[in-house]
Amino acid sequence: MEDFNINYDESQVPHYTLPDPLTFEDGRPVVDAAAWTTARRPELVALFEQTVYGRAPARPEMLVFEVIEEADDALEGHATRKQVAIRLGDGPQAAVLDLLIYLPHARSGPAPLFVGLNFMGNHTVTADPAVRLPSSWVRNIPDRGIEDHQATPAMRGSASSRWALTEILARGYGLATLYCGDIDPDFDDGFRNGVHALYERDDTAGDAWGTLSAWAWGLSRALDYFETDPAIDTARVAVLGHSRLGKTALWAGASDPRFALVISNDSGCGGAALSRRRFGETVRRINTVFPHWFCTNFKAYNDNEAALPVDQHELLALIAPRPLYVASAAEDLWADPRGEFLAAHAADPVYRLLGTPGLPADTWPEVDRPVWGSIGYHVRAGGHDVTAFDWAQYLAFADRHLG
Ligand code: GTR
Repeated sequence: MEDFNINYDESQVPHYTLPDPLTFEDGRPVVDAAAWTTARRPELVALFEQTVYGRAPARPEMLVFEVIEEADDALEGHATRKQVAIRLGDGPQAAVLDLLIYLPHARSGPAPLFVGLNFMGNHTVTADPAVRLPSSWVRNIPDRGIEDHQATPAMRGSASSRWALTEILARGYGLATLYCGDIDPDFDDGFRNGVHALYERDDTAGDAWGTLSAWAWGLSRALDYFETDPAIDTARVAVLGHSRLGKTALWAGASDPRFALVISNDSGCGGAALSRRRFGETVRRINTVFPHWFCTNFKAYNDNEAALPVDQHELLALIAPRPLYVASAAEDLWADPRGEFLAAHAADPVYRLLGTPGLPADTWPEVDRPVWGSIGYHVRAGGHDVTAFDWAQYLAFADRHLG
């Protein structure tokens, strides 16, 4: 096993200088909001595409939404459940993304909603027996009888503690989720499966899209469906994700401005944490263990973070002026909670330039003491997870910003 020299000692964090989001690559300052929006922001999006996540295609021409099921008596009569097949492309390479949606009955008008990818299949998010099992590749879990990469009912509801479904619906929000593996199975196959297979790929292009980029693109396809559903308020869609799917939610929010609010839960390296700090997971470690997540060009920054033209605070800044919540966990040192706070703090000048309150905190807040402006942040007690505490903040933050 390669030695990655993982550092958990604050005194060993290298001295670093962050690139300034409010300075163009040619050294000119960004003088006003218009210069940010029309010129600097696109410059940064292109840099993230070229050096970190890779370039995703536009919305595909072959995009069909098939409502497979609509039941208005779901969850003991409190919600409508919809299961929608998003069909992409045709022929043997066609991909189908299964979207699961719950909408609250207690609402006036179209529902605002949270959308996020899940790790193991829609059926893991809730024990609701009507939820369809994925037909795409799933990780084998021999203890739970999962072999040959086929989903089984054994995992129904296994991730339900991470999705505060009852609470979300009671507060008047919908919840939509899809399985990341429907979009792209989470293993390194040379980009021949999932939605990558729909497109010609130039393997020599260092900026060809990786798996995180494909997952984020899949979230945009869910938004394409929401735009066709009058029961959903497309202007109030919050995208969220945990860990690798939190990295994905951030890139989805940065690359698709239709997401009205973005939530990163413990996203860490390649998500909300600053790469230059090299605290916990590093660029070299993530590129080695997950060679398919980012674009090939990102590998040039293994042990060479100072050469990156961007750092992750600029990813957060791309979400401005839309509300952004960054959540860390105190024991989740692998994801560098302090580095996540520092990234949010370094994104604040862009939020302020755009006339929002930004992040009203100059020092890392105490555990379990959320701070909120247009950027919200907390470091919760405990480890790498999504908990009721996290959801309580997300719901309150959404109430404040989505109305
Ligand atoms: C880890 C990885 C992290 C994070 C995590 C997860 O193995 O190193 O970057 O993504 O997986 O997604 O649970």
